Parts: sequence; structure tokens; C-alpha cells
Amino acid sequence: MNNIPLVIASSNEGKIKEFQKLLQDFPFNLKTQPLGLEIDETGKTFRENARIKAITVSKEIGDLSLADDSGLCVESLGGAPGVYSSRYANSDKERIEKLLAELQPFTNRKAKFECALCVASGENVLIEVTGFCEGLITFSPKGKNGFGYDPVFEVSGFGETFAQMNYKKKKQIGHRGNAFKLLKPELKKLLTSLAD
Ligand code: ITT
Repeated sequence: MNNIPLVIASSNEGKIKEFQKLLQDFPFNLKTQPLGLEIDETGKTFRENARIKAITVSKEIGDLSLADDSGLCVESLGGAPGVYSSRYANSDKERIEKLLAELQPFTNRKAKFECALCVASGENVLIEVTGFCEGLITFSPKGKNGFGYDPVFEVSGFGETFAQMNYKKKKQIGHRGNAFKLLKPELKKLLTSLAD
């Protein structure tokens, strides 16, 4: 019975598709955030921005919301693009080109993805978790799957970019999947408390 409304507080198609798969066994009636809703991501951390998005959308719609703030932190660039990952350039293609150009002088290609998830009900933060995934930035894009920086992020120990993996594998080892592993038991507790 899919009867509990949950708004996915995101306008990023790639994330929304991943959440639809991650949440498929939960009894949620998944909704998307209103088109054109502008949210100022003024936080300095992924966690702060996830909170801002979850609270803003939940207050706007009146249902529970789940927000994701995520991004790529590159060691040689002092952690950039970090919380500015989506604002780094105007399209996935341009973001990747800019990243490869900025990293060109460096031999250290270490990077990590971070994903902060927040579930809110109005002003109230109900759940917060963070997941990570470590890897290296490749010298050119590889693979066609996924979204964002997936074609240039090679996962440590796997020798493949996220874009070369099928989604099942990205879910098992990726930052969003790792965050979701922490979110899952908390969501189950929340559902139990809502049913009481
Ligand atoms: P919402 O705020 O509406 O959710 P957004 O794309 O602006 O959408 P963020 O502010 O969290 O989301 O920015 C995250 C950016 O980091 C995203 O646009 C991608 O460029 C990148 N990113 C996050 N997760 C990723 C993943 O799994 N694979 C590739 N790139 C990812």
C-alpha cells in the first residue's frame, strides 16, 4: 500500500531516478517538488544545504520530504568544487571539461563524492545521514550511464567510472547508496512511528 506521501526535494533528474529505485520497496507515494521552486543553497556544508532543501520543500508542500545535497571534492583543488558542484559550470559537459582543465597540472587525481540526506517534516529535521565514495578523476570521460561527473569518477578498487557501471553496482558502492544504507533503518523506524 503506497499511501504515505514523500516529496523528493530535488530538481535533478539523475538524483530523482536514483531515489525512485532506492525507495521502491518503501510504502511511499513519491512526489516531485513543484516546478520552478527556487531554493537558495546558502549552506557551507552538504549537510546544511540538505536541511535547507528538505525544510523548504516540506513547508511548501505540507508533506514529508527527502533532500540530497551532494558533490565532488577533489584533493588537488582544495576540496573544490564541493558544495558548488552543480554551480561549477552550466551543463554536465561543461562541468567535466572545466574539471579536467583545472586538474591538468596535477598528478594527484584523488577525489571523493559526498552525499548528505535529510528527511524533514515542516521545520523539523527527522533524519540526517551522510555517505561517501572515494576514487580518482580520470583524464577523459568514460562510459554513458548515470549523470553529472559520473564519466570522470573512477571508483577506488574498481577500475571503472560510475558511468561504466550499471546502476545496481553504483547503488552498492556509491555515495548515495552508502548514505541510503544509513537512511534505511531510520526510515523504517519513522514509518513504524507514523503507523502508531
Ligand atoms: P537539487 O539541489 O535540486 O537536488 P542539484 O543538481 O543542484 O539538484 P546539488 O546542489 O546537490 O544538486 O549538486 C550536486 C551536483 O554534484 C550535481 O549537480 C552533480 O553535478 C554532482 N553529483 C552529485 N551526485 C552525483 C552523482 O551520483 N554522480 C555524478 N555527479 C553527481
